[in-house]
Amino acid sequence: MVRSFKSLLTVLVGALCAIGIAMPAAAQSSADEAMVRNGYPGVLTADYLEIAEPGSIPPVMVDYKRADLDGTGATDYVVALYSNGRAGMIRVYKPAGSTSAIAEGGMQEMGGTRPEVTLLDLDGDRKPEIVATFALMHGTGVWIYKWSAGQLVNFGPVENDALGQPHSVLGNIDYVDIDGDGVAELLRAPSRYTDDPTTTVFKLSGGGFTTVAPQIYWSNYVREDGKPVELIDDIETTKPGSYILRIVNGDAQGKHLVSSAEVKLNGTMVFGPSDFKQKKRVMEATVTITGANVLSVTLGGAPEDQLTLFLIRK
Ligand SMILES: [Ca+2]
Ligand SMILES: [Ca+2]
Repeated sequence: MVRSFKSLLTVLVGALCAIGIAMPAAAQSSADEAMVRNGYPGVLTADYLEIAEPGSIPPVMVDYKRADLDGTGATDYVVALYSNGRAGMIRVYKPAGSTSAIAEGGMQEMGGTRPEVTLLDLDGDRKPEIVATFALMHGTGVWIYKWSAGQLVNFGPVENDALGQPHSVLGNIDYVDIDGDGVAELLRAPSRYTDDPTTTVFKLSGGGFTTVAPQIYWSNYVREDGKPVELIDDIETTKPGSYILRIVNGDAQGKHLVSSAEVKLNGTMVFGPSDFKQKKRVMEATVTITGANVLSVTLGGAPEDQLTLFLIRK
């Protein structure tokens, strides 16, 4: 089976379900809905009307979710994301006490349309971080906040402009544990305006995100029913050279490790069945990548066994 880079993207979307670290979400209620809509920030209305035609009505875009922000086991917070079609804002409510917001943020730093709240535990402390996603003119903008001592703190990664104003560097993000330590890294997909398929990787370190060696390829492979199938990918890069081929064996929880597989690069076996027999969580080999490469992966073993493969620049 031959997969082009484009079809690979479809595979990746499927793979994310397998690697997902989404926190359980509670059902939305009409009381929450009313509270969140009543809490639409006046500052967003004012911001819109400042440059709008007289008499025009500000668009009200809202998304919200119940959240267990402090990890007590109860989803007693509501996280709401607002947009006036241009600027964005986030508000946190705790309805048991009051229907007024208890914290807010983002007015100067986030924006876009179609706000979307996602709750993901990105640092492994079993409390969700708040991922705020907006549609931008040329793609997607993502801002990450941490709930810390009753405050919304920008969790980055950001770049500061000349005025010291933080700007998110995140666009289309996948959350994948690239090193098997149980904490997902942030993978920023390559820009669609370049031929270079380099994925930027942000890793949590000392409470903040830093970039680590970029990747030109990653994919999750899952053993399916029936005879083992050889999956072949064509990998092109404008940056040939020495790379690390890393395999993180198993799913996000370290289960379903593959016990038999063949991984070949440009016709040469990099890892074979005897390597997989030991069921190591992480395996690495140094490989030489040319401008155009052929990667082939064949999984044996039981259905649902899986591995994730990365090609990381040295
Ligand atoms: Ca967390
Ligand atoms: Ca990790």
